[in-house]
Amino acid sequence: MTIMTPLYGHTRSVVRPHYALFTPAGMVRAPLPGWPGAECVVAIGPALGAHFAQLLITLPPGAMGIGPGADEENFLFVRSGAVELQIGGQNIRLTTGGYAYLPPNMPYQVRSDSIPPAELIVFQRRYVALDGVAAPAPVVGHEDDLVGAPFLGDEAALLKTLLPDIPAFDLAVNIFTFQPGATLPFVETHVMEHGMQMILGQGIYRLGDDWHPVQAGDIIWMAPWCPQWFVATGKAPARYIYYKNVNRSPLG
Ligand code: UGY
Ligand code: MN
Repeated sequence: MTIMTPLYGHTRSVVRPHYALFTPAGMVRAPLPGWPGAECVVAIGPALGAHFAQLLITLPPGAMGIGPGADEENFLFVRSGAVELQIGGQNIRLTTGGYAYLPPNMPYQVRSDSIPPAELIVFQRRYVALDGVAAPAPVVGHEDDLVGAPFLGDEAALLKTLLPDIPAFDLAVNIFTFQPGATLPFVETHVMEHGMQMILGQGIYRLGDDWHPVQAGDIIWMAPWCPQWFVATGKAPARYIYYKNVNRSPLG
């Protein structure tokens, strides 16, 4: 049997001024405040040029997440395993595909006894209040309970919106599922910024003037107005979860 060695010195990861692609092989885990005992990858953050952070958290038994930081809102998505969330005096179990929006200034804790350890995809940012509008209440759900809507009429590209589309929210988190060969209908260029993680399958992502093959596990940052387009390739559906900023003045 031939054992393939990795091609040393090669990576699909790239960092450009208006986008970045990170592959799992290059991700480096480290401790992070607010996550005692957890293994944390800060995949996207302000140091990159983003206005939010995207984390990948591995939560072994005994580890926990404690939050939020000042004026910070968090969105947790359970990528694998299950977690126990404590918020507002309630204990809530979130299984794989479950999610929670945790508003600013409302204490929460999250832990897990899953083996292998549970993994969370986390989007976080400082909440931007809107005059006369109260901050959102917590939201808890499961992707299986949502019906995907055809994206701009395309039954082969289904979009699930995980949060209510109301002005109180300054962020949206959606899950896109593409049948093989399905595409975003046009090359998007928009004020909204994205952080995304592929959770199933593969495809080609156009970012700026570049085309990148991507697969489950890859993480992408797209700056405002970064030209973006996707086609699902292979014989199985491709799916990704992504963040975008919404409902606020472009003047900040
Ligand atoms: O919501 C969006 O802007 C989405 N269509 N973008 C994307 O998937 N890159
Ligand atoms: Mn977009």
